Amino acid sequence: MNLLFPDTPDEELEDKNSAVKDCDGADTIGEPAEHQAAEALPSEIVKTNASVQLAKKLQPSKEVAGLLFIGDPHLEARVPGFRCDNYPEVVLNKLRWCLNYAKSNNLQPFLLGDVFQLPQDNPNWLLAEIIDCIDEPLPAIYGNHDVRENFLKSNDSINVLFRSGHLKRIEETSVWVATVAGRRVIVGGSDWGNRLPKSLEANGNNPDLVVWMTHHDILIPGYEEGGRIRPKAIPGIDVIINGHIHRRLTTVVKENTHWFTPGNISRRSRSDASREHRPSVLVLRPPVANLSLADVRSASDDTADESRTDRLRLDLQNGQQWLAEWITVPHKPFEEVFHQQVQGDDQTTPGGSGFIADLKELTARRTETGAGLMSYLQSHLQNYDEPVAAEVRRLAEEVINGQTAK
Ligand SMILES: [Mn+2]
Repeated sequence: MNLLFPDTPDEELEDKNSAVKDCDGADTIGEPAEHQAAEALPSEIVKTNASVQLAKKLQPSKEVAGLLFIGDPHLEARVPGFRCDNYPEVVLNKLRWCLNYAKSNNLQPFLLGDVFQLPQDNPNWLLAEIIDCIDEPLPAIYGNHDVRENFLKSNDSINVLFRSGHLKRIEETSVWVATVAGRRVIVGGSDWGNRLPKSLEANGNNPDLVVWMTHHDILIPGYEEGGRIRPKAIPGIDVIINGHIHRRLTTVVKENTHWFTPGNISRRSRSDASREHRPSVLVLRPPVANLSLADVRSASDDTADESRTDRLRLDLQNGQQWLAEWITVPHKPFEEVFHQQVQGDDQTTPGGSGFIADLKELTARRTETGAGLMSYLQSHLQNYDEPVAAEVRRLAEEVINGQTAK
């Protein structure tokens, strides 16, 4: 069994979006986990009857003040879409900032998947830079972009980081367990394509907080177009934190399970959602002497974007309170990181001014990933017979990928 013990050397210690595979909903079955007094936390988990059951014991390890969750870095060596800055370095710097912030605030960082944009063939310099960022084993689940075939294979780049120990894979059978400001905490997770647990049984032990990381199409208001898994109460799990969705969404509370969608730390598409998105990480921590939660709004009231706050109070089933806090990751204004959309100056042109505007944009921008060309073709190939359109698409892919398209 893999268990994650920060700083305990005697123990072992995270688009392809269209390639959605079946991710089952988290059906609610079984009884809530019992909360009994116990002197130590379970040290391994065993899956029984589609539930995750905790067993054995472990010694609590290094104490941290809180947990910090990093959504979808999408590191890559190319400049994506209509980004006009040095994206590879900018996003590496965001990851560095997150890890440094965690370190200087005594928070344990976690990765919510999509560490990479491309699952394979990332240049070695990029892996080397990532390795240089990580000075403590970093717990992570993998996302859909991290794996080529919806499950981890040895040639996936993220596997190099798992094998080297820089990333520590979190899954049902490998959870992070530690003491956080005096509270006993378990952080587990389900990678892309793996089912969420239906319940989690503490098996006589008594964790103060159980968090589960996911990278799934969860049906949260604001993601109706892609959401497939309906949030439900999951007995034994207090908090679900989902990567995969690139914008921050409302917190959904189902009985005692809080569903968080913090959004990603990088902005990749030149969209309205991206324009409004403020890259942030999510921090969970219990109240301390100088931190009162009395005036902090309850997560169950986080229902409207217009009343958005960066601090919410979690009221757990065990009576404890925790603070969820969004920390803004330094970033430049949208207008500085994306090419400005070229506007047509001939809005009255018969046949659609968009054609002219898009043609101007195509010739003005030479995006590294061919985003301009593909966007242009997507908009205008519908005017051609399908065989012609298909051939144009094939040629475009050949040009962009530098190889013969299949
Ligand atoms: Mn993603």
